Amino acid sequence: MVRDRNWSTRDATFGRRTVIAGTASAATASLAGCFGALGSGDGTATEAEPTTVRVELSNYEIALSRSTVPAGPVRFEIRNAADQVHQFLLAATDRAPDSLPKDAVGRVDTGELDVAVNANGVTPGEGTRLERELEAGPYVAACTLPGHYERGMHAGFTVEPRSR
Ligand SMILES: [Cu+2]
Repeated sequence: MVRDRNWSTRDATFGRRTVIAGTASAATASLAGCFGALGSGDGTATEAEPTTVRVELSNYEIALSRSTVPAGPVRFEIRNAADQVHQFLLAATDRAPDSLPKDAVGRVDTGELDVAVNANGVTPGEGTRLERELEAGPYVAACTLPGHYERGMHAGFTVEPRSR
C-alpha cells in the first residue's frame, strides 16, 4: 500500500517536470526565431555576443584589457588617457609587434598591412567605440604616428578559433 502511494507521487512529479521542460523549449524556439529574423534583416547571421576589449592609449603605450578573444564580433572601447592625439590601429599579421613593415621614410607602412581597425586621431581625454568581425589569427595593435610606434606603442593580439 505504502509502496503504491510512493509510485503515484513520483509519477506526478515526473509529469510536472516534463510539462515545464516542454514549455522552456517552446520559449527557446520562439526566441531563436526572433533572432533569426533580425539576422536576415541586415545580412549577417551572427548569433554571438561581441567580446569587449578596452583599449587605453597613453604616452607611449597601448594597454588592452585582454590580449586574446574568440573569433567573431569584437567591440573595442578605445580611450585616450594621454595629453596628445594617438591612434589605435589593429592589423592581421604574423609579424612581431615591434617588426611591422616600414616605408621609405621609416614609418609603419599601413599599405602593407591587412588593417582590421583604424581609429585615427583619438583626441586626448576622449574615446571611441568600434565593433568589428574578426577572423582567427595573430594581430598587432599599434599607433603609427611619427615616433610613437618606435617608442613602444604596439601590442600583440590574438583571435582564437571559436570552439563549437
Ligand atoms: Cu600615439
